[in-house]
Amino acid sequence: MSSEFQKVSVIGLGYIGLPTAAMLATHGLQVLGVDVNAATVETVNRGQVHIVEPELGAVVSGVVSAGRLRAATQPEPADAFIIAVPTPFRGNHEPDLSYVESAARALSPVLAPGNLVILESTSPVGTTEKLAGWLGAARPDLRMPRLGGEPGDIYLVYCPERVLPGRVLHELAANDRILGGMTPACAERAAALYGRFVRGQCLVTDPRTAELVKLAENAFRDVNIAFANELGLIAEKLGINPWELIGLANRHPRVRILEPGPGVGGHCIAVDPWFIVHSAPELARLMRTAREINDGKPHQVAAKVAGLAARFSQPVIACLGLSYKADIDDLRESPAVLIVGELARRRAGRLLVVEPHARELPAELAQAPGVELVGLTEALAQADILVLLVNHRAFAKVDRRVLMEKVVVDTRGLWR
Ligand code: SAJ
Repeated sequence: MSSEFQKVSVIGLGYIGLPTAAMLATHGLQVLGVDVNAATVETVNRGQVHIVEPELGAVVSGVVSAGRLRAATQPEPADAFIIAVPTPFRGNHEPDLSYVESAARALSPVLAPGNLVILESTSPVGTTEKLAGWLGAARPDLRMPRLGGEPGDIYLVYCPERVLPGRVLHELAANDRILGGMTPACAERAAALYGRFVRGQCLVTDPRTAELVKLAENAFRDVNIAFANELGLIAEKLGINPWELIGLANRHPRVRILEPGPGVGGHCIAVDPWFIVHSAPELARLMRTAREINDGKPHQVAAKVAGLAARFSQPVIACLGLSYKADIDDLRESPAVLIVGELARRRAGRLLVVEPHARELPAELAQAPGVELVGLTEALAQADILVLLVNHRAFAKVDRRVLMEKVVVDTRGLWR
């Protein structure tokens, strides 16, 4: 059955779409990557990448030069279409599906009977049915499959991406996939496509369940991180070392407390639980509270550092790390960026930022008063206060004697 697919189009060449396109191309398919951003399209067509992800550069360069992956700003006819566009939220945490709707509008003119359409973007429950509606409205000549009902002229499936940034290529192949088919035949068709590169299992369900599975996974992690963050604050208030506390509690065979930190960043866990809260606000009390606890953490860290800085006449504060987690360059929703920004606004002192994965400060910090991007050695030499915000490998080996001379706020327990 897998030989039925020759040409696949991936709409959205971001953190998920580009690795997926490269993976399909590596496994013998002819792939067109589509993106509205002309600069992204040019970069990919040169065999280069615009995102940092281990091994991705080499894989993209290989498949582009072999003529198996090409990028364009407009979709072309294909056997299968994978939509991997952003699904952010608006100001009031209401999901913004406009990118999915635009993708549907863009691909509908080239849709043909027998095509497979897969939505991979993290989406609120009901989005795949909306997608069927948008496609059906644009192409009244094609029958869309009905949820649990009649098959249509196209196959429509929700299959959430579940890969961890920093391990994307490995997890794309290794992880199980959830296939939410509008009908069982739709899921079967998607299983044939993913079977080209997925070593994990393809588990079949309906789209609504698949949509909530993805949101539940990230909300589960968010709630567990919130527990760790709240426990960390309680321990600190009681004069107990949170890292020792959690390490000891985790020696229980059924306890696995996560790590407290400066807050939850990234474009997934800090966003997705709101899709659940928005769909059932009166029921999702724990998930909403977890979001509030995690969102409150950067402010609490900044307030603590500002309090310590007030003891110095001309404080120099080194902030180590800006990315949302260790050993990546992604600054999206990063709590570290929020903390440095708040310290600048409070004029807490001279702020020396160290980020081994950035060549310049992000725009919001570059404008802020008293913030400089410096190397680790310079920051360690000049700072009165060291604030560890990201547990990058490069920071683990800081000489403990240097730490003894400074006021240290270690939000990650790296120097515990
Ligand atoms: N964090 C903590 N303490 C912890 C673990 C994480 O403070 O014990 C923080 C991190 O520092 C970071 C944030 O949480 O700021 C999120 O990091 P993460 O590594 O937990 O997750 P992401 O956002 O990089 O990727 C998640 C993954 N979801 C789950 O593990 C359930 C990934 O599998 C998803 O594919 C991805 O979201 C996504 O795209 O949705």
